[in-house]
Amino acid sequence: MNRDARILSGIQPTGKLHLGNYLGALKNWVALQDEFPHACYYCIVDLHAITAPYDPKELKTNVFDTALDFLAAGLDPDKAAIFIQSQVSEHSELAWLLNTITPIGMLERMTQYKDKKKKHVDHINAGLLNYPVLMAADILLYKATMVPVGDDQVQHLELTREIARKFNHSFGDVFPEPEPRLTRGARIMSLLAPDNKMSKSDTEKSYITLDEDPERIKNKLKKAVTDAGTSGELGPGAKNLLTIMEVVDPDAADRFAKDATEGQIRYSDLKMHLADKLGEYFAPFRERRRELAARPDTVWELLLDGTQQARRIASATFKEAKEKMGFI
Ligand code: AQP
Repeated sequence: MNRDARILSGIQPTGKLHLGNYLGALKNWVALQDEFPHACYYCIVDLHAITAPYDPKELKTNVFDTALDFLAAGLDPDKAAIFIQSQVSEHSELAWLLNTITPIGMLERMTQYKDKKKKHVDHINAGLLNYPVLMAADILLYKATMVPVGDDQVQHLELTREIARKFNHSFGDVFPEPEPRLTRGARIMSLLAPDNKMSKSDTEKSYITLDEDPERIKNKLKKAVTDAGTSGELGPGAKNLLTIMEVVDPDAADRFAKDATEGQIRYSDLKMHLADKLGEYFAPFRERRRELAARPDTVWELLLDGTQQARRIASATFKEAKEKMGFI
C-alpha cells in the first residue's frame, strides 16, 4: 500500500444522487476508503453547486440528502473524512489565490464550461468559468495525490496539475501533482436522451435516484428510450441499460447481449428484469438511508467531525501557500 496516498473527491449537492453518480463515483469512493483508510477526503461541494441557478431554500436539504446518500452507499466516517466544502473557508480563499495564476484562455477552453454555458444561457457567471479553479483548490489544499474521476473530469484534473506546476515554479514547492484514478466504463446515460449523460439537473424521468421506489424504477424504465441503432446494432439507450445490468446482474447482461447479437432481444423483458434487479440491489441502501434520515442530528455531527478533520489539513496547507506568496 502507498502510505503517502491522499485522495480527494467531491459531488455537488444539486439533488438526490442517481445511478450515474453511484457507478461513476460513489462506488469507487467506497472501495478507495477500504484500500486507503484515513487517507480519503470526500466533500459535498456546495460552493460549486451555486454556479448554476438554485433555490437557497433548498440548499441545506440538498446537502443533507447528499450526506444521506454518501453514508447509505457505504462511506464510513471512521475511514474517510466526509465534509461540506463551504464549512472550510480555505477552499474559497485558496481558489482566489490560484485564480491569479490561471490564464482565462485555459478556463474558456474547458468542455464543461462550454456545455454549461449552453445549458444555462441566462446564467453565465464568473463562477461557472472559475469552477475548475475552485476544484483545483479543493484538491491541492489536501495535497491529494490521487483523484477518482470519470472521463468528464479528466480535463479539469489536467488543469489542476498545470496550476500546481505553475504555483510551485513561481513561488516554491507546495503542491504535489495529483494523478487521476479513472473509473472505467461507468458513464451512465439519460434514460430519455441516451446521447447525453444522466444528470440531476435534467427532467426527473431521465434518471433513477439511488433511493427510488421499485414501482417508480419500473415506470421510469418502461419509458426509457431503446431505439435500434444503425446497421442492426443496439442503440445507445439499450446499451446504457445493459451497462447498468452488468452491475446488478452480470449473467443476465451476458444473456441479453447474446440475444441482441442474434436479433432476438425483447426490450420490454430487458427493462422489467433490470427494474426488478435494481430494486433488489438498492434495497439495503434504501433501508440504511431511511434509518439515517430519522437521525438528522447524528448525520450533522458526522459532517461536523469530518469538517474538523478537513480543516486541520486545509489550514496548514493554506498557511504554507500564503507564506510562499509573500503574505504575512
Ligand atoms: N451520468 C454519469 N455517469 C457516470 N458518472 C457520473 N457522474 C455524474 N454523472 C454521471 C460523476 O459523479 C460525480 C459528481 O458529480 P457532480 O454532482 O459533482 O456533478 P455532475 O457530474 O455535473 O453530476 P450531475 O448529476 O450531472 O449534476 P448536475 O446536473 O447538477 O450538473 C463526478 O465524479 C461525475 O463524474
